[in-house]
Amino acid sequence: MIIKSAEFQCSNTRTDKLPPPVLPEYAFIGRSNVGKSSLINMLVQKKGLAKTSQTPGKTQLINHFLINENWHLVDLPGYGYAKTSRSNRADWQKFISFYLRNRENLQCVFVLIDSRLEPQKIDIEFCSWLGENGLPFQLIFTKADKQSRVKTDQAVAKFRKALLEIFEEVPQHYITSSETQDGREEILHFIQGLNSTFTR
Ligand SMILES: Nc1nc2c(ncn2[C@@H]2O[C@H](COP(=O)(O)OP(=O)(O)OP(=O)(O)O)[C@@H](O)[C@H]2O)c(=O)[nH]1
Ligand SMILES: [Mg+2]
Repeated sequence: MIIKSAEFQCSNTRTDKLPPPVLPEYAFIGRSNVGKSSLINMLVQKKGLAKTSQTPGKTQLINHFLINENWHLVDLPGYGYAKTSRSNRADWQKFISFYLRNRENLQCVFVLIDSRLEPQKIDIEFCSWLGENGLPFQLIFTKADKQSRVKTDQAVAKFRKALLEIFEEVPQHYITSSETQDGREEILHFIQGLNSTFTR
């Protein structure tokens, strides 16, 4: 897919202010600092479109980006940020879980996993929650440029194995780097396929 345009559309703290659910939409979610915002910028090749930071907890709102004037990418705040207060965490859960469960135009959730880490309980639990709620998702292993391909493949295999303990089948996965643009074509191709079957 060729990206002709990518524009910031809106930021929301409230799910009742979201754009009308008339375009196919894809959400990026995962632990704080895993690289959600960087990945969005890489996919649309527009540095600085989604705000990134070395400090976890940068993205705090539901951010909608309009791509090619006919679909949405959504950047979400990260989970599992240790410095966040308990009440903040509870707010995150309420707000994000409401968004994910009720957004009728949401075609797929991309769950981002840091390819350098052992399977993290919080990621497995989040995937499990998506499964329980019947939400389709795909896995994206990030920051692959930071280590050898062999190590990344091992991390992917371990994560898939952990998921197979709770799922009969494990969804498709992508290995990505926002630095080298690895995984870009594959993700855009997948999105294009779903866009073409979207009906309001
Ligand atoms: N080397 C490398 N660094 C990356 C990659 N993706 C993200 N980073 C770095 O990781 C840090 C966090 O990236 P963000 O994109 O802001 O992460 P996020 O998941 O949006 O974080 P929150 O909004 O805080 O939840 C930044 O310093 C990025 O430059 C990658 O593929 N390779
Ligand atoms: Mg972010």
